[in-house]
Amino acid sequence: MSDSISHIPPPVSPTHGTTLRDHVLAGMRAAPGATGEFTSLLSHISLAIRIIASRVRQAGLADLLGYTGEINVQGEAVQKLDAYANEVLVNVLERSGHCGIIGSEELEGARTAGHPGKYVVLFDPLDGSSNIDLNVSIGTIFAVLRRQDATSPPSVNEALRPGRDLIAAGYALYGPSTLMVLSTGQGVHVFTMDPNVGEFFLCQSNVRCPPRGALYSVNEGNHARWSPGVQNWNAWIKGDAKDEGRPYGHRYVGSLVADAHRTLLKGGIFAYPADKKSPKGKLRLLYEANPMAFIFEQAGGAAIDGGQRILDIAPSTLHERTPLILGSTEDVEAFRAFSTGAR
Ligand code: AFP
Repeated sequence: MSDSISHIPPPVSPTHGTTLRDHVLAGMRAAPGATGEFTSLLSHISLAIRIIASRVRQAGLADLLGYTGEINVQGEAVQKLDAYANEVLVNVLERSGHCGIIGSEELEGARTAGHPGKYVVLFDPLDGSSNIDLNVSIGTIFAVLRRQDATSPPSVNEALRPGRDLIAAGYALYGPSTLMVLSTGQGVHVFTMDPNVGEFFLCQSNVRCPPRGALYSVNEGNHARWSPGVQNWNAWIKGDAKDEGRPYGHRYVGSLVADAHRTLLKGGIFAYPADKKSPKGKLRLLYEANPMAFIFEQAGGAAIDGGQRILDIAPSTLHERTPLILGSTEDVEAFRAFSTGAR
């Protein structure tokens, strides 16, 4: 009796079996003139993420906790896992032959590899560094642009385009399970890595961000540095108005990937506004704000810098920062009204 029970395989979801590659290939078949290079590029990104995930899962055993002793272009102390994840992504993408330009939070300048690849890939190799040594969810964030002329010598200027030009974006979340959330402009899809198979399987397709939520996510510790408009928003969202669904609950992990993922699925709002310490905001436009804004808009949500749409911002430098407010359309609109003084 007891033996037969242990051989019953666990129930699997109906989409189990649809790999990331199957999903992207299906998209490619639907795209006239597709060459397979884009599919191959996304497969290389997912390979890099699986390699990083395997190390994140055993960082304490692999001597990957703590600092390298270096300071990066952001002026931050580099963590070993930051450096490792950056190296993996750069190597895998360079070897793919698809990237003319590679930009990373950990690299001062863009790498304009010697080969005229068709794509620009920008990434935050390990998001949530302050949580690495604490075993709290961290991630990788990436954005993809198509080069306007893949035959010309690659230049960093090709990366300095508004987020509305992105053709794909996504993030990996190294949490209780490893997730990859991806959009290639046809909705937002979530894949879970099966560690036994080492493959990403589709587990949620066409994710929609609810139009309104009941949770807000902000570093309350910055309150004193916020503008009066943002302070008013903060007081309002915590205000006791049961008939208007307030106060909202507060959640803050301190890893953009984790706070954004929760907001994407549950609705509500994540905000990292400008403040006296970071008058231009803290988060990086090209490889944190733009990819997240692309994902949220594809899921029916919204992303602004307090006033304008993130995806319309024209970047001028690789590592420029921006305030980032993203989430449910109604909640983001409420924030905009307070931060622009309309309310
Ligand atoms: P990095 O580890 O990539 O620098 O990301 C950290 C981060 O940019 C983002 O993940 C968080 O949302 C934000 O910083 C947390 O900042 P605070 O510690 O100031 O709240």
